[in-house]
Amino acid sequence: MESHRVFLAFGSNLGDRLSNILEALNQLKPHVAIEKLSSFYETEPVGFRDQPLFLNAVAEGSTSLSPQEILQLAKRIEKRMGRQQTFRNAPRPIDIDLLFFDDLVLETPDITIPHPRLHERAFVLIPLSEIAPNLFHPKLKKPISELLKEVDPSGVKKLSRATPVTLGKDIQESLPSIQLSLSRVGIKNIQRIIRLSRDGKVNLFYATLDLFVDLNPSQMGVHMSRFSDALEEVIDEVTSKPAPTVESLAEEISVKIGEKHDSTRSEARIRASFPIYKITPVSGKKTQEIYSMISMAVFNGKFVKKVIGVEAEGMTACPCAQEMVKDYSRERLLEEGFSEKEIEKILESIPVASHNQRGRGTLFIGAKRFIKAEELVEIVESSMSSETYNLLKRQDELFVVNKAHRNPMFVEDVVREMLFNVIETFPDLEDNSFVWAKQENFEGIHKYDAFAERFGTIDEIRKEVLRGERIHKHTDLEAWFKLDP
Ligand code: PH2
Ligand code: MG
Ligand code: MG
Repeated sequence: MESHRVFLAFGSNLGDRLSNILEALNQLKPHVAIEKLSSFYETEPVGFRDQPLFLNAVAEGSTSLSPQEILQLAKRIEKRMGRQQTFRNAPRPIDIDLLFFDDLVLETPDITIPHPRLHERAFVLIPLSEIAPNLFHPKLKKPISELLKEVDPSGVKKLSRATPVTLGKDIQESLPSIQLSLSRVGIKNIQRIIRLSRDGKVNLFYATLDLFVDLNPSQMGVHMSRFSDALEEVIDEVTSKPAPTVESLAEEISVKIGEKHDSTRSEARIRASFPIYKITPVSGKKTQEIYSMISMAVFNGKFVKKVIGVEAEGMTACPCAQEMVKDYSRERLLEEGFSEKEIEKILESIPVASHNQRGRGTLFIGAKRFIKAEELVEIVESSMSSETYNLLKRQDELFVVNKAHRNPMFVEDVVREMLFNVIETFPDLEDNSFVWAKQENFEGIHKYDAFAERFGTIDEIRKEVLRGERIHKHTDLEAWFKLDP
């Protein structure tokens, strides 16, 4: 396809002038590949002088459109963006002019190329000379740099790129009418691909992040853009160096945003999906299971503390329904003439029905030592009646159903099992480490979910489980974040 070099001029003096020009560029982009854009210039109106200051800019691009098509497109965009047909040189939200089309010279009743007045206009020549000083005017036979010398440049002021519009006082810094501090203010559900490296290999993970700071009573709002700045910076840093974990990422982000804000508490939460490849229990097929790893880190200006956790799904069978089914079966078998001894033998050897459900277990640990997410998944899954799989062949399905009904569990049982497993698996955890186990069952015979949790320092948990002490203090996450490390 033929490609033509075009130069376009933009002018706006109504509404949000900068956004208008950027929007016009956006609307042109499908048809004209924009390759260069000048700075923005604030200019005094030329012609009809009693109107607001203009913002002007010039762009260079390539297109396969004809001059007629470009002019029609420009008119359509101008109209769409609210330009009214009034009088010549009237104020307008956007004006798009075709300056040059290759080195075409064309003069018809409705098209003149190059633009007939461009050589008289400093608001065109100044931005144009910025991006194409050597461009040759095919009719006047002079380069832009020469034409520029023949116009009066006063009345054309370049705006700096960083602040193309003058920003007023930052409203976020002003005094709120109700002076109350806020515990958490921030942004939630930022989506990112994060890179974590393990064993020298970099892996990509889909993650969502929540970032918070607290707000003092005299500050109106938090700078949302600074949050993303901090995030951007940390992500850049983290992706440029090897061997970080989700928890080190959360830690870095919480410290960074804490340092950027006038806060006494900053928090980062990251949830990332990760795969574990498993082998199905009977058929031995390889299957990919997806789990979530979650890290939460809090920085208080002095120290930062963090937890690492996982969320994993599995299955539970209800012990209480199973007991009832057993009693019922006993009576039915008695009626059928079986002896008490035979009945007990039967009920021992066959799986007894119960209602069962998908359960979601969550387990967090806050400790000095590194904890592998895979180890936590192992604990969560093995604390339910049975693990579940994405892929199950028929014989695997039988295995899972049998296993679950041989091992019925309430939500409470699962939580206790998880914590017992934590104590056994990580005997070296320091007393002031934090643990939090929770289980949610999406009940099969109810419309609600069953829930249980236990949190505390590992010391509190160990004392009850290993020494039979009754501990009334359950240190929660927020309290633990405040404890000296
Ligand atoms: N456009 C006009 C008339 N006058 N003056 C300035 N400063 N900037 C313009 O873009 C402009 C103008 C007709 O299009
Ligand atoms: Mg114009
Ligand atoms: Mg025009």
